[in-house]
Amino acid sequence: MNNSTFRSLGSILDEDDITKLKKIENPEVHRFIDEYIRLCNPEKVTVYTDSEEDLQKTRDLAIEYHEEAELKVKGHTIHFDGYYDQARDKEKTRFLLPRGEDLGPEFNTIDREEGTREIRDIMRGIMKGHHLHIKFYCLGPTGSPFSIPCVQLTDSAYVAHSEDILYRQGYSEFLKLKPKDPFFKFVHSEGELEKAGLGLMVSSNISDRRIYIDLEDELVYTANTQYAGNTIGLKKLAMRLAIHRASREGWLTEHMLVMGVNGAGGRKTYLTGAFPSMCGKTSTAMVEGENIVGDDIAYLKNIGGETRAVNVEAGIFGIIDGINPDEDTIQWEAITSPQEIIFTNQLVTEDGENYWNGKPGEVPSEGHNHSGKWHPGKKDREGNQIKPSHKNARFTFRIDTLQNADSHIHTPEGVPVNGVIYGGRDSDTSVPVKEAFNWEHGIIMYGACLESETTAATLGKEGVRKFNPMSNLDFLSLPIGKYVSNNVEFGKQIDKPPSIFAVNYFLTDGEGRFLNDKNDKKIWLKWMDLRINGEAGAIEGPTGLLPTYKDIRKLVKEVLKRDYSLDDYNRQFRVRIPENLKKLDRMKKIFTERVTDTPDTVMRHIEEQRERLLKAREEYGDYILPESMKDRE
Ligand code: SPV
Ligand code: MN
Repeated sequence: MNNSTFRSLGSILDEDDITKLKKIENPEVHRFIDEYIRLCNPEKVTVYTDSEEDLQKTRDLAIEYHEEAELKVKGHTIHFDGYYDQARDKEKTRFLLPRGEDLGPEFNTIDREEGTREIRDIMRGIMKGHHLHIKFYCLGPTGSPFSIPCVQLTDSAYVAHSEDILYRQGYSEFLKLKPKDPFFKFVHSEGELEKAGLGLMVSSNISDRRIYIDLEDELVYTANTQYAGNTIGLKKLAMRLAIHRASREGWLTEHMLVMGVNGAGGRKTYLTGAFPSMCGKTSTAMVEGENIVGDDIAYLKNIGGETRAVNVEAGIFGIIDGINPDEDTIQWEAITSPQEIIFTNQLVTEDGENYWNGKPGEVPSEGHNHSGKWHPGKKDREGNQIKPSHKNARFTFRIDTLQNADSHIHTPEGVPVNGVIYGGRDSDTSVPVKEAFNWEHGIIMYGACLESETTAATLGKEGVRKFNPMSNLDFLSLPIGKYVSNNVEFGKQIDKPPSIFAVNYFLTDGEGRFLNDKNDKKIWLKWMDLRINGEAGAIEGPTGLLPTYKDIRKLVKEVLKRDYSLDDYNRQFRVRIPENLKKLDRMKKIFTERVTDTPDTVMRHIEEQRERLLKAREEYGDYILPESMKDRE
């Protein structure tokens, strides 16, 4: 322990807070805190422990500092991000790259020395007049082989409050830390603030928004933004650090939900699922009748020859757009109940109710939202109509308050993984559900070759087909080929690797109408449970194993209590050979031109898939009804 560090901290921290820090016997914690207090120069600093009293202090400060306002329902608050600060800023999110290192062309990087200088210049004095909150958390359950301790410095009480809901408290983990143990570090400042709707304060200096990631120091800087995807250190910022660490240590960090599907006789089948943002990940994890462990980020480890997964988080930062009581029973129930919830970027009426696009009932005639005072027909600077809520508007609450939370949410060893799902937004190519022939086929053809049409979760145009391996492209911190190989290798070390499935909730009839209802995902999950437990057969198609009409009809009857016609089945499950071949052409090009370290196995699988598609076309034509392939050899 370095006494001069404490002397310098003593000028801004009170005795109690100094004592809290002294109890942590890891000098790097003290050095880090001291360094960024000096650099950012806050007016006031508070050190928080895991106590309920400290959690309450954070809630209160978020209101006192006008980062959140209370809504009508007890426990509900609203927070606004600035109008141009509504999503992850990919362009200004950069890796600090040490000289001589290369991540490949996909990555946004800046020379480490230059970037460090730039971000430190931006952060110098940035917390003037602000209150710095020092928070300790744990990624993964506490006291677990998955735990990663984290320290977050932020001058936003909203960010601190969000993290209190989204993560496990970790001060007690830091008390167990040995002097040389590593931990993740995050320093965030919202920068200068301006008044927005309801008098709430939003970041004003958006042109200096930066998110800089230092993999070597396991440190992330973020400045001049409030949007959670840019600021909540433990979410997508920690994910990049964890992907890097996992690669060195032989485990996986994935953009995945974790859930338990309830099967016959009380059995539970655990699945993880990777979906790009806004492609149904949260609604899958929260499907009625099944149990949620997590909805966004999972760590997977080989423990004693078995795949085990944990939810890295303890809360949900979910999309609110379109949530209604008929299609999203559980989410609706949760977000309309009196409990601690932070809502973001939706309309608040005079009587303190929040309204989001698609909420049942009339659209209010006025109110305040992320654009300030709002009325129907209001336009922004670019002439776009402003809807009551932003498409990426969200809610934040704790998972264990949900009626269908799994009993193993906080189990230190996690849950066994029996199946892995890859899903994307695909209007014309892939069937609603299929199963891979084996682990390697699934990882490569469903995971590594995942494409998705873009959404509003990141800044930029919507509806463009984008390559997004394992839904993780935005968060990768190692070359794509290496990341894919790590996934393939992981399965090879497991005695019985999980089955792999692909789903597509967004298939259309070619004229923009979806071929499936939101609730159909319930059926695909039940089918996976049957397949994993050897209770359903399958039809061998060229791109994977398909469900039979009989099995789906039975499940639809049991679960959705309705009929399922052969016509519907054929429309949904016909194998589209030309579209699949085009996809392979895109993949071949990407893995030849864009990815610079493509493993040979990827190209081999692409060619094998092409062979199967061509052979099937010869036999059955361009569009194949699955049942016609039933008796294939
Ligand atoms: C996502 O976009 O994948 C999210 C929200 O889960 S964010 O925090 O923006 O990453
Ligand atoms: Mn996500």
